Amino acid sequence: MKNVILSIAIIMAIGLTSCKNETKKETESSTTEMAKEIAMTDLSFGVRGNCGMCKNTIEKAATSVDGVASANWDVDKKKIDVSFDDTKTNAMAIHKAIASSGYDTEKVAGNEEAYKNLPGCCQYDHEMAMNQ
Ligand SMILES: [Cu+2]
Repeated sequence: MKNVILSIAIIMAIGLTSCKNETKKETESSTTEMAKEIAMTDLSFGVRGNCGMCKNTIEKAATSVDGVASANWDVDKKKIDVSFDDTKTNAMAIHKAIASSGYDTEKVAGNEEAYKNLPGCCQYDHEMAMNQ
């Protein structure tokens, strides 16, 4: 009789342990999946510009890139903060998009034609220090 009770207890204990393990595994995998969904890469880099109009143009260029969630250019620091999904785009694509709108970034010089078409007040100095 004792043996029967003991083996039942052992079976129950094994059952509980394996249940716990399974629950733990499920929690871990769902956390990883959730982290993937919301994983955003934050990046800051220098971009030349003068004013609020520049800010609009620069931010519009950055957010036009598929995968960019947000862009905020700082007129005083000459710096942009972007948040993007790195499974959809990459830093260089954002640099290029901003450059094609006429603005210099740390890595890519602004497109000359687009620069010439900027309003006079936006034609920033190409020697301007950025990422201040
Ligand atoms: Cu401007």
